[in-house]
Amino acid sequence: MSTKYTLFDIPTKSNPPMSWSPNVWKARGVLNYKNVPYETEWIEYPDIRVRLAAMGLPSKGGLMPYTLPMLRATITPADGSEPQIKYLTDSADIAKYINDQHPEPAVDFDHEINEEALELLVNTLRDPYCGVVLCEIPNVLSERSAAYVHETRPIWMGMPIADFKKKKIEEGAWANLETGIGKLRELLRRNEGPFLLGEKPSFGDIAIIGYMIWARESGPEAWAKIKEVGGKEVKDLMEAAEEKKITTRATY
Ligand SMILES: N[C@@H](CCC(=O)N[C@@H](CS)C(=O)NCC(=O)O)C(=O)O
Repeated sequence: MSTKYTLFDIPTKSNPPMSWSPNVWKARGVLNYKNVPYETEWIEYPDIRVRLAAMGLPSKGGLMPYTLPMLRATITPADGSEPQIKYLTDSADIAKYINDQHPEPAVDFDHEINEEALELLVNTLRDPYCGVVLCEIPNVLSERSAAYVHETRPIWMGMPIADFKKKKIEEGAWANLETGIGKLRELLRRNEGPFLLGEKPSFGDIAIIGYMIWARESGPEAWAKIKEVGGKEVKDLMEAAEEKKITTRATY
């Protein structure tokens, strides 16, 4: 049996395109760490629903009926019979599937620190990130994808993206970012670093690394702030991520 993996991702406009989405990085980081061969297929934002619907995937409804990451596994049986195609459409599901299919090196999903890290990202960091990171993303996307973001995000923001950024900054986004990163540093210190559980990366680390790359790829401002307030813990985490090959193959 052999399996060919294709990871569907949203490109930046740079050449080569870079992977920037924190959700995609949850999947990509696990593939990279395990050194699993895969290829990337880039899909611009307005094409996501068209392409995924054409592959026969069901709509999730709501404002985002189809999302990336999506992983296609084409599994060819050893007897040469018809390949079987499997689609996975959620970042955590993709990460767990890869961990099951490729057990070594293992990624821990079960330790409670993972849940703590994911909650910290969602409950504390996501809000300031929405102001100072997410609002910058259209600047690094192609014209078509940027136009899509400018059209769709104001539906939940309740205002144009530039006004939303201003509002979030007035509400204290930079100070809230600093507070959130401070809490992250505490969590990373708990087991002496560089990762949440010490020497080995777990799923919570890969999610945190995805948040770091999201900021880094969004433009210089938020990343400069995070590097300033992230201290030794964030620096060590990103260096260890590179060493363990989690952040390589950003464009692969
Ligand atoms: N729960 C999903 C959420 C993924 C998600 O929100 N993806 C965004 C990009 S970061 C997306 O594809 N949005 C499509 C759209 O806005 O139409 C996961 O983690 O896989």
